[in-house]
Amino acid sequence: MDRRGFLGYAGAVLAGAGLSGRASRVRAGPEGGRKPNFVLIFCDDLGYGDVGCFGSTKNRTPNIDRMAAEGTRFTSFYVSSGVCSPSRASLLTGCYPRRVNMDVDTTGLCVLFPVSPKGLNPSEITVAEVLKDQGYATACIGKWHQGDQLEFLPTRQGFDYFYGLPYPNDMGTKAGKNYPPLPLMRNEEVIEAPVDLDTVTRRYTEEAIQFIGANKDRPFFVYLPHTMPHVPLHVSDAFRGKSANGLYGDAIEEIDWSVGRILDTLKKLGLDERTLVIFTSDNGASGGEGRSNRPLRGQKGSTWEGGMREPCVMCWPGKIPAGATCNELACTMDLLPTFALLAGGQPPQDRIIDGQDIRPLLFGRKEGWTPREAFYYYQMEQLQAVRSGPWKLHLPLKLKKRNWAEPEPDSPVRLYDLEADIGEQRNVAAQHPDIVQRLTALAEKARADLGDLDRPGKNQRPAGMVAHPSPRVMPSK
Ligand SMILES: [Ca+2]
Repeated sequence: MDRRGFLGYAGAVLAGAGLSGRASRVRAGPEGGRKPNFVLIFCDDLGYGDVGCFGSTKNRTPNIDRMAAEGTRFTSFYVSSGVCSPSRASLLTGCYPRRVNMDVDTTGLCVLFPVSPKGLNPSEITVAEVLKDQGYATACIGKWHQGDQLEFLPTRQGFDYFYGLPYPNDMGTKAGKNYPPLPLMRNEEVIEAPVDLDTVTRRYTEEAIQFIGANKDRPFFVYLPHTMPHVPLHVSDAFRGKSANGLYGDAIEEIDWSVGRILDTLKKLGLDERTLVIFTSDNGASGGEGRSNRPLRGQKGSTWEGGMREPCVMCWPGKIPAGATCNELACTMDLLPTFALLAGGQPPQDRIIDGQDIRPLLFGRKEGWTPREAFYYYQMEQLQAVRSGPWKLHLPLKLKKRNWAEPEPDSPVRLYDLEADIGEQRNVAAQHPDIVQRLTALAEKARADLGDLDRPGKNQRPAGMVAHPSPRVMPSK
């Protein structure tokens, strides 16, 4: 890689104007101690049952399993959408996709495509911006997918450094489309096109390790949204053909290697006890060969648990209980407020944030405590299900919208007790009319607030839009 480009940038940040002025704020944490670092490892299309500590018997994931042994597994951890763009908008803003209008693209499709005029509104306050304001060095290393126009890039949304792809690895040149050769970017410049996908997991890892090393003396936030194991699958030579689960298993085992490299780096630098590391995924696995959302029903793109409930491990030695499991409902939207408070700041106060402070769940202090009455499952613009406590209600819909297939007609009311029936197999709606009524009322609250297929919500905010989008291409010599 081009080390000079990266180190030149890191030096600029360290010597940057404004940093010395907030040196005391930079170092002091909320309780007078040092502010914690955050490393958020976010896979693409990894299923609930795809790692060892969540039951995979095929993919070897000793490093993720080590995180679970030294930290806590979150077994009811959700994303807000079964597909990439809306799911990531939630993680970054702490809001439902419909709140920030990232639930569909401009043509009604479920994710953003290259050269789209749409992106996450620059006026939204991302988790990176919240942490940057607390003196953090911030990096996005991996797949962005919140808009590929300059106005929407990570560097315009609170990240000091960006290295990666502006969108998924299946969006290279296509006949009849104005998509450019699949770009690898550093900050706002394309540095390779088409990118050599075989090496992205390894190169993301090297970039993350270098960023951590360059910022070891100040608090940092590394957001590492891997390109894998989203199709087309690619791995470096060291991992090809090595797993018992084809190229999919190879890709997961390379991600596991990456997790190990990052954990080892934190330990070597003496940063492990002041760094919260989170491993999870942006949505469930697709239905392809070798992929597993077991024991959940459904897959990527759906509002069944398999689409939106993710394997999640959080590790912070001495802070988060080791070898523990937390089955309380939490979600990616909760990370923004939780990180903000851990960093000594506040989530944005001037707008609705759907995420909740989940520090009591992280630190294992409250058994049976939950931060929210209800969690909502949207498919694009349509509210399809609601969960409250152990109960999940699939709403009766005359026409159930789907991401890639024809809409389903006449979807009936279904109620599942997820504590007893995680696989959503036994509809108990007839036995619990009172619970159906209560969850239906909660759904109506969400419809008024966030809207539904047939109406806007009263508290939605606009997405970003540009008039003349252009493709991200290599600069001409
Ligand atoms: Ca995805």
